[in-house]
Amino acid sequence: MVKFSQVSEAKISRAILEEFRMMLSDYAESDVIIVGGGPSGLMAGKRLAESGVKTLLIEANNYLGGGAWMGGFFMNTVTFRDPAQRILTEIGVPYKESNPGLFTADGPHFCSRLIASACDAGAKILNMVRFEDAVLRENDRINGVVINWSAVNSLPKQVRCVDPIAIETKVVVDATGHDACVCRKLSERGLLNMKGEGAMWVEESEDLIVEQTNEVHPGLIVSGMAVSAVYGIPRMGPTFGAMLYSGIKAAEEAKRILGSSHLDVSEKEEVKYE
Ligand code: 48F
Repeated sequence: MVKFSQVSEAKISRAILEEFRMMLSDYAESDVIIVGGGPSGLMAGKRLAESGVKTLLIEANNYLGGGAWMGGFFMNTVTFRDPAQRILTEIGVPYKESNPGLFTADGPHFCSRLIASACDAGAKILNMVRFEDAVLRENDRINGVVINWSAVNSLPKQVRCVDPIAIETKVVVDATGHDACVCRKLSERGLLNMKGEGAMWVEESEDLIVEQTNEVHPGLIVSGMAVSAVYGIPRMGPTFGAMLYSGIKAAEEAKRILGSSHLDVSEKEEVKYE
C-alpha cells in the first residue's frame, strides 16, 4: 500500500503561495512575453526558452493548445503539410502520411507534446490570465503588457472594475490567433494598420503566414493566425504546419531584436527562482 508523507493543509497552501509569488515576482520582468498559448505561441516559447531566453507565456484559458486540440469541425485529427512532419518528429508526435506531402496526427497527442516541450525547455506559463492592454514607452515602443485574471470578466459589474497589473519585457509576441488581441489594441490607438483575415486558401496561406511573421511595431512580433488578421492573408483551416514554422520564425525575430536591444530590463535586480 502506498503511504503518503504527513503534510498539513497550511504547509500545502504556503508551498503554493511561495512558489507562485517567486515565479510572478521573477517574471514581472522578462525578455519575451508571448500572448496566446496556441500552436504558434507554444512553438515560439519552446524555441526561445531552449535558447536561454527568459520567456513568459500568457494564456486566457486554463488549458494551452488553442485551436489545435480539435482540428476542424470538432474532429480531433490535425493535418500538416510537408515539411512540418519534421517538427512532429522533433517533439515526439506519431503521424501518418495520408497523401503525398500530407500528414495526420491526433490533436490531443500533438497539443500535449507541444505544451510539454515548451515547459521542458523552460518557458513559464501564466494561464487563466488575459492580455488587456500594452505598456508603451518612448516612440510608442511596446515595453510590457497589462494583465488581469480571465475570471474578472465574469464577475458582477460592481467588482469587475478591479485594476489589472502590468509586467515588463523587451519583446512581445502576439500569438492570439484570429483575434490578434495585441495588434488590435495598437490598431485602436491608430498605431497599426490591420487588414483583417482573408478568405480560405490553404496553399497560399501557409507560406505567406510564415513569410510575414515579423516585427509589426517596435518590440511587437506577430505570429500564427494573427499574422493573417494583420496582413489580410487568406485563412487556412485545420492545418497546422504554418503555425509551427511561424512560431519558429517569431522566436528568431525575437532573438534578433534582443541581440540588438540596448534596453536594461535584465540588468535590473534578479530574483532567484528554482
Ligand atoms: O487560436 P490559436 O490556436 O492561435 P494560433 O497559434 O493557431 C491557429 C490555429 O489553432 C487555427 C488555424 C490554423 O491552423 O486556423 O485556428 O495562431 O491560439 C490562440 C490562443 O490565444 C489565446 C486563446 O485562448 C488561444 O489559446 N488568447 C486569445 N486572446 C487572448 C489570449 C488574450 N487576450 N489574452 C491571453 N490569451
